[in-house]
Amino acid sequence: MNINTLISAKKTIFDEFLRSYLRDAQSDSGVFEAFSYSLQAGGKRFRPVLTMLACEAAGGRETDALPAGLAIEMIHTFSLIHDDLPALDNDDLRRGMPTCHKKFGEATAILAGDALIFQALAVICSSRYPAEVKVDICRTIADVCGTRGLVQGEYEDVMAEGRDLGLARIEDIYTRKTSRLFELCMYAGARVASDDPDLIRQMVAYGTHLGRAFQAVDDILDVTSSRDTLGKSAGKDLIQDKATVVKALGIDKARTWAKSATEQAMNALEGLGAEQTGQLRELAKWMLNRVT
Ligand code: GRG
Repeated sequence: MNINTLISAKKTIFDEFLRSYLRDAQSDSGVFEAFSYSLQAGGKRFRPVLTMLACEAAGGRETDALPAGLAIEMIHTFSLIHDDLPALDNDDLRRGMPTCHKKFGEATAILAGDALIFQALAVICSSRYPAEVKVDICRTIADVCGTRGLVQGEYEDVMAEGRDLGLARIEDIYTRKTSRLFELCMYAGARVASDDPDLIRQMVAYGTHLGRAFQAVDDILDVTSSRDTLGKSAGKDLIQDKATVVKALGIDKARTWAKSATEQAMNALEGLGAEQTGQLRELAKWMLNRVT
């Protein structure tokens, strides 16, 4: 199956799972309304798709990965809602729609983001995963989101504005703010299907490099694409003087940097069967050439 068709088929399966979750969880809470809005406001669903592919590569079925993929998409959406707030990136457009705080007000948006973290944990805990898998995934969520990952990455990203950082520091920020969630997708998808530590380690390493490449492409698109195409602000990294590989290297070398990170992602899968990892390899190549 062609990679575009494959991604789109998995996205459809995930979107239906999300809709069914929201139908079952329906509540008249304004916080529920706000986070449902942000969860359903579009988005590539790259992380749930990655989680499904990791699960299949580890010998599982794509549907087994859906609760894990949903929990990760919730955490991702929390990070976007909070990142868009006036105190952080102060954005008015996300996924082609008004940001959560523009639509519902700042207080509700803060609480919607907060709620998504706990909903994500609840999705894992109420899934049919065996108890030890639930514990492993919840522990990994906590690990990748705290000061080793997402929150620290956001902090360093904000603190780096207006400063000239070397490539190693930029790579470190990318790893925390972006790769950790990709590692989580690979970990959770694989863990649902397998407890082979070597396999899981290789999968997670793929996520590390893929996340760096993804962030570099994101930063290149910020310069080369438009608000209409991206469905979010463009050209802002320059205005905010963000620490990116584009700032450090220029566009052409940033593309080479992203290509090299993609190759490293594929190298991380070495030794695993071509049939087992073919889709992950195709996904990495597709990601490098994405336009949104
Ligand atoms: C803890 C508030 C907080 C945030 C931490 C830095 C950060 C994480 C969030 C800010 C947004 C940002 C630049 C994240 C880096 C990863 C990234 C490129 C996110 C956008 O992901 P896409 O393109 O978005 O997959 P869609 O909308 O398609 O899901």
